Amino acid sequence: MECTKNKHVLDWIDQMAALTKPDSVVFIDGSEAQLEELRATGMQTGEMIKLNEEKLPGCYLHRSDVTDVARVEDRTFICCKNEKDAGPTNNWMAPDLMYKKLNGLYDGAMKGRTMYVIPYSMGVVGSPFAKYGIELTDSIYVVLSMAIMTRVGNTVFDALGDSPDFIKGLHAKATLDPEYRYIVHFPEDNTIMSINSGYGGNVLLGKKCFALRIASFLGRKEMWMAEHMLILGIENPKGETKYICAAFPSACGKTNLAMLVPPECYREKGFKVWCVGDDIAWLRVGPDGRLWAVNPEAGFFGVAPGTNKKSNPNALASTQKNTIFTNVVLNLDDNTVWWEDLDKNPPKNALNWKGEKWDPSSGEKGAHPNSRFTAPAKNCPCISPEFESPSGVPISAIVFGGRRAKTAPLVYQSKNWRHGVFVGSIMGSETTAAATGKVGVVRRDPMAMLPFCGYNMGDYWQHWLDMEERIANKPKIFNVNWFRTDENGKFIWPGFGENMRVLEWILARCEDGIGAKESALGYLPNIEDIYLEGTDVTSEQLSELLNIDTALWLEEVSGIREFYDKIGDTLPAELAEELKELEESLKK
Ligand code: OXD
Ligand code: MN
Repeated sequence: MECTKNKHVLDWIDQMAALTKPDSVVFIDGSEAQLEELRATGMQTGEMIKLNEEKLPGCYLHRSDVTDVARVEDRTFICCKNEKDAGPTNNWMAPDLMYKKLNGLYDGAMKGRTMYVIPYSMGVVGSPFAKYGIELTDSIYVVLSMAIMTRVGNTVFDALGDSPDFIKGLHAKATLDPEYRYIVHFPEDNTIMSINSGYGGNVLLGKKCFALRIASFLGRKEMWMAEHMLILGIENPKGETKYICAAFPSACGKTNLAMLVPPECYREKGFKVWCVGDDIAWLRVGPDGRLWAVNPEAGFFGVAPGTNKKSNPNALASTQKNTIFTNVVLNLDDNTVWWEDLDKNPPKNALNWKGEKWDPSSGEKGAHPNSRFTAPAKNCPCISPEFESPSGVPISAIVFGGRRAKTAPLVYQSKNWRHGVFVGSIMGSETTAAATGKVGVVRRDPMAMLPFCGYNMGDYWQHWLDMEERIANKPKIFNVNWFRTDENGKFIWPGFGENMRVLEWILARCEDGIGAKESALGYLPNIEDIYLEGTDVTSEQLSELLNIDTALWLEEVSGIREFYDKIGDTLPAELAEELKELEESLKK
């Protein structure tokens, strides 16, 4: 049954149904009864496997096709009229050509299937931050996952009214042929089209496609920011909470930092950490001149392997009910799930992520390294009381970071906003054995947005620079690196909950309470200002962690220059100047 009279919505659905030719069209109303019916249908079709109701109530396992287990950056396109507006870091094709190609692929793609219409909101429905989307899909997995990751149902149509202001998303599984897999954004048409994939990052269109690629484009037009950032709150013993946003490339522990458990000595004093979001932040200037952030999502789409009681007890607790697991191990004895590093007891009687009989002693991994959990944010024990706040939370600090064995110090503060934008633009991370390709190679990933910026990277940096004069009370900008190693290749800093010690220094700097040392990179902590009691880290080791190796940094400057050259003439002059200044002060 249609749940809206909005002509723009209905006309578009008619056109897409005429193109894809589904047997029927079903509107998702957001009711638990309808979702429960879909879970039952998904179990019949084999899309969803019900897990042990006592141990994992409301939880399901889903397996994606073996050729379809990750985001496909080489098949992700930004199709705006001018190629230059997509920039050198995005794939581009002229919109008319791409529409023609895609229309051919979508023609009849839903024959024999049901088209589900999912009205969804990124942000709290009706709040000033909220933006609405409609995803048309022929996948029950997508419907059930969108119902966890976003706010879905009739309330969205009510809030949208007659407006044409919604993001159109069309997803069809089609044949899942990787040769014809496309994830395409038309930012000038508010449109996303995804075909031949069933993997979350490619098909849950509210997430990377809308909340980052399309939203970053809208943010530039409307003077706000969509960023690949976690948001966390730190409550001090006086009960005051300050908020931090942080951007890290993948495999740098973003979800872990977002749900950090402070060391015991901090907990005893009364410190608490609250998670507002683990992946995406939308930032706007508030009436008080501060930058306010919301997490536009309603759930976590987290990497399962490595998540355990020690590394991230809050994430693990979030997955214990109403969660969809993808591509993990199925324990046939008790119908529960397992993944590498969950614990030391892999199930003996089990199926691997492909659904094949699996022997843990074979040396083969049981769960796919990119296997995921899709869990409601409200399950998280440390979810912030402000999670649903329509105006978001005020941000004191923005933190950038990456995985660097030798160059970046444990923490430093940028000199000012402009220099902070430079620090974000030069972000890089060393590749790990977990990814294909050479290990230890630096991959530039400015603001962790390389795969997610919906327009020209140089223009995106300019937008960051332009925000300066709009934010009267600017957050301070920092860089952190938890991954410095000693001469034996061992991590020097303990990481995880101990990162609280660095966050404490960051907040102390924001309140301008403590001094710092000037350096070529920016402000470094005085050794005595990072609280080390209760760790094995010595002050000599802390000095090593804060040391700047000039020769390595001069090499870094050449790497950055190469990357800046690739960006070309949209590179803001201010950033070229900052690079020159860095080089000069290193040479001094
Ligand atoms: C994610 C990603 O899934 O960054 O969040 O790839
Ligand atoms: Mn992400």
